[in-house]
Amino acid sequence: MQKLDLVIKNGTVATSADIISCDIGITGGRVIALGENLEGESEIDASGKIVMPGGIDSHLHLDQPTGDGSVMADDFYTGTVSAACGGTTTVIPFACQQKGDTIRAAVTDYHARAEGKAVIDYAFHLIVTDTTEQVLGHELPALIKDGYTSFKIYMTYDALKLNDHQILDILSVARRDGAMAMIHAENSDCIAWLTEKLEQAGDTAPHFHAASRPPVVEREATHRAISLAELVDVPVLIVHVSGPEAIEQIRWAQNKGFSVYAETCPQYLFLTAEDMERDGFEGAKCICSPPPRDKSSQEDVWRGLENGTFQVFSSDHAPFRYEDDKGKKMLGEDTHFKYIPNGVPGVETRLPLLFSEGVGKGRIDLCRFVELTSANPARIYGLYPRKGTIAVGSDADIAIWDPDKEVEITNEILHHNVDYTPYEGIRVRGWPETVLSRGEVIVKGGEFHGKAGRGNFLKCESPLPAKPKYRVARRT
Ligand code: DUC
Ligand code: ZN
Ligand code: ZN
Repeated sequence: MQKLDLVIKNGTVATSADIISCDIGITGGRVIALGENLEGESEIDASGKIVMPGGIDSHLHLDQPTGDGSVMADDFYTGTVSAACGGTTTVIPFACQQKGDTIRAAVTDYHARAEGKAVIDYAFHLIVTDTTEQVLGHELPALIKDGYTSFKIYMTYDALKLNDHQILDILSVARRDGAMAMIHAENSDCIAWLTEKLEQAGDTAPHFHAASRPPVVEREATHRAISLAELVDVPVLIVHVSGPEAIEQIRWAQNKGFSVYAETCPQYLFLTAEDMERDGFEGAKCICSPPPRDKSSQEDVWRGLENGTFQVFSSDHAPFRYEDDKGKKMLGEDTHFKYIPNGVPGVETRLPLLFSEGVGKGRIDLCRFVELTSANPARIYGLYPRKGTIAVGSDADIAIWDPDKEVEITNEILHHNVDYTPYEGIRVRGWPETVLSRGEVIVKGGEFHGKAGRGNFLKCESPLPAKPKYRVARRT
């Protein structure tokens, strides 16, 4: 029997497949034994606790240049400390190509931002904004080989968006080279047209953000994204789905047997468009895209989490401070909603909110919780089983939860560098107490104990879920 560095004893161990009672033996940063009565150099008693794979937040923005004068509040240190304190042990933020520049330049820049700062392991998705021959024919294939096996495509935002022809080109590369394409699905022209109409009526206060991007705008783009993927015969993942209109399109495609995956986020379960009507400029705190909808939409999103329509639950943490001339108020309080930086913080509250309202209220079980927040992101982005499970050989990225701990979410208890949380005052039951990253205890009693820069870059494999179905004649 190999000597064990550390044993987590007496816990209830939950993975996406099973809930079992066993000890976990860790050596060299990896799980090397699951068994009874294991003994190690040091031990953690997890009696009465739930032991789960650390969360994987596969959609968040850290230290990402924006180009409009705003600056993200979290860098790779504060963002990953906050992630870890919320039970997350891997993050996959975005390296965003600037139009006219190479993707390699973005990747190099992003590595420099992460190195020496990240406290947990990280991979990168690419954001492709410029589909030149060089990008499609050389850069992307080389980057996919180097472990950047997923990329996000925007159908809106002037600085980022691609037209259908460009999207078809990129989807063809994803198909040929085995990458996962993530799609931000909102119709850009509809948003521009509606924004003009609102402007003409003088309706530019923060809450009109929701009226400028109604559900039909998301539904149309979701259907179009699915159709483009069908044409190319390639799997796609629709990110940050906000309500029933887009869900219906996704369900339709899934029922037809297309590999269409979907992600949703806490803001679509816990916020509504009414939150953007808060007094004065306060509504700006909840501006994100797509916007939160209504109570009934929240129920539809819950149903999608319960019935398997969604595979991934991530935060879309996009951290802008409120009282800050580089944040939500960068142009003052009288500004047009269209100039307010989009995004809400949520990397630390993602898991406790879903655990409390989902598992605690019986909407999803523990295995589904792990699946949505850790195992599936690992599978879909090519990190499984190194990450996303507790199995012999996997990295010892583990969160030990006290399922009975009651916490009132306030910004004061969070570790991000944002000066507010949209979830202020929500009471949750269940919180990750102890968090291990590659066998090292980095969060103890809810407080961070790790070192800046200890996080490693992860090369992603070509994900199995990105494999085409070979349903149509090849067009690539
Ligand atoms: N929407 C995005 O697409 N990204 C970041 C924040 C947001 O609201
Ligand atoms: Zn997006
Ligand atoms: Zn995002």
